[in-house]
Amino acid sequence: MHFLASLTTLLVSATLPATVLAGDSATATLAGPDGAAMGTVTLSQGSGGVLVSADVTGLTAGAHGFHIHAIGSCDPDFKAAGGHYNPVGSGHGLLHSGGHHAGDLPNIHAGSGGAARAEYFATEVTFEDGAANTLFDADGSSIIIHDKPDTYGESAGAGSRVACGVISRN
Ligand SMILES: [Cu+2]
Repeated sequence: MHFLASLTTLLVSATLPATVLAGDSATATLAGPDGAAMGTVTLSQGSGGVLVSADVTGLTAGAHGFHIHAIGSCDPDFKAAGGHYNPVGSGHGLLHSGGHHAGDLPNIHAGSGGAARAEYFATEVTFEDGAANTLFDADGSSIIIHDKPDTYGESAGAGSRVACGVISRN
């Protein structure tokens, strides 16, 4: 009896790490290079990935590259966010044979008023502390929106960084 009870405990702890609770959430508050508020991205841990929900203002009309970048910093400028989050060292591009980075997400599209909403389910990142693909590694991670659309090819081609927000646990 005691052996079975211990085994059950072990199995439960192996499948449900205490550091990940579905429903855990995080927020990236977006700002432009001039510091102007540009909306919010909410991230929620699901059982098989992270739901990324973006509510953005102040964009130019059209499509914009939308990525998770490798470093949780927007200071002193948006280059501080580093490149795309790419914990397994793959190539770039959602439609490229050598791609894609874990942080590559589809473009976000703004209307003529500059507002945009999008939801993504990012299956290659996690909130789990200590995991190779965690959003909360030693240097954190961030959301970057670019001036131009990502080409989804070997080169992102998405141009300058027009919005940045550090991903912070709620
Ligand atoms: Cu990017």
